[in-house]
Amino acid sequence: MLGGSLMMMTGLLIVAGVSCSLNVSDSCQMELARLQEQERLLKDQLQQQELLLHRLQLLNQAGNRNHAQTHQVQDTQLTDCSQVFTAGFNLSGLYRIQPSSSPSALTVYCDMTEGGGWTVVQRRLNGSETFNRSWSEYKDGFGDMTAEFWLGNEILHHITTQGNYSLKINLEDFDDQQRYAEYKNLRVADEKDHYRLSFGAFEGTAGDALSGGHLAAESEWASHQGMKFSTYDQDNDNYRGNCAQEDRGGWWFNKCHSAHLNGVYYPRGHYSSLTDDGVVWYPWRGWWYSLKTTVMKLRPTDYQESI
Ligand SMILES: *[C@@H]1O[C@H](CO)[C@@H](O)[C@H](O)[C@H]1NC(C)=O
Ligand SMILES: *[C@@H]1O[C@H](CO)[C@@H](O)[C@H](O)[C@H]1NC(C)=O
Ligand SMILES: *[C@@H]1O[C@H](CO)[C@@H](O)[C@H](O)[C@H]1NC(C)=O
Ligand SMILES: *[C@@H]1O[C@H](CO)[C@@H](O)[C@H](O)[C@H]1NC(C)=O
Ligand SMILES: *[C@@H]1O[C@H](CO)[C@@H](O)[C@H](O)[C@H]1NC(C)=O
Ligand SMILES: [Ca+2]
Repeated sequence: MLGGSLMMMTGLLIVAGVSCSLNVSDSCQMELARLQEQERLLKDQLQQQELLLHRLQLLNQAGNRNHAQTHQVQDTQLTDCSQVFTAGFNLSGLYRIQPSSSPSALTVYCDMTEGGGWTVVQRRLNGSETFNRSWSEYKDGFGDMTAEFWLGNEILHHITTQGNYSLKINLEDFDDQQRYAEYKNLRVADEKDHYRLSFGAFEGTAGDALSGGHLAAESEWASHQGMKFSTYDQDNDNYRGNCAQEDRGGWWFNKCHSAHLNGVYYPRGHYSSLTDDGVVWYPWRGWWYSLKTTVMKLRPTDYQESI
């Protein structure tokens, strides 16, 4: 009902605006100011009611373990999880967002830990999903957002072209050691450009695998900077063969990789195979160790952590 009166108010404002421009009298200007003030008040009320609704929804779900339900009631104009966090939602879980260039809203998993506001792009944790998937599956995303999944290249493109985004990668091995890698200004191009990857400065404890490990000679063939995305059915890599087919997962392959977080899940870490097709972050555990847990997540680079 508040929404309805807000719309009516906006209609009145437009009418008032038109007649004022025809007759610039004081009384008319005063009426306009009064209406604007009323509009502002109604907007405030509307926003507060929405927040209240959201809070009630959260409370309702507090004892509910089923995270498959979204926490949010409706898509407002939240374009990523940092805005969801700023709007007052500090519980990790599923929320609706709509990046500014995205044609429709979608559900994403928001990680509200580590300062909050992270839109999760990928997760591996137990090998329940296969990551040997087609171009169209990587484009649209697959898996279960509360477990293993790939968010989707199309939405990755829409999120990262909204501004400067940082990608944080959390890694864990089977000895429960944890490392991270963070890249500033990460961008994923559109499908016409094969979802090409670019990124800025590295920071972290896991080593800079996306730039090709730490040896300059390696980065020529192992760097993922500027690489197009490849899948078994769309070979855009720099290798005479097909990296995605050999390494059984879609990724920004070069010739082929020094990081491949969409590789085959080996449940014991060390593995042997014809090729380095595990869940690999080369500078940390090398090509022949497949990680236990990975999370890739995005947040605006200039995000200010509160508290
Ligand atoms: C402008 O409005 C005033 C008072 O509202 C009225 O007296 C005046 O005739 C109007 N002028 C025109 C040009 O419509
Ligand atoms: C989350 O928000 C609620 C109310 O909005 C607040 O009471 C609580 O302290 C917050 N929790 C954290 C960890 O910030
Ligand atoms: C993997 O983890 C998810 C989420 O915890 C769980 O639902 C699923 O059953 C697990 N699958 C396997 C194969 O362990
Ligand atoms: C990957 O998936 C494709 C299509 O389902 C299949 O043809 C291929 O054999 C799979 N590759 C491996 C190594 O599992
Ligand atoms: C992103 O940040 C870089 C440097 O940190 C800056 O040069 C660039 O202009 C920024 N781009 C946008 C779109 O804000
Ligand atoms: Ca090739």
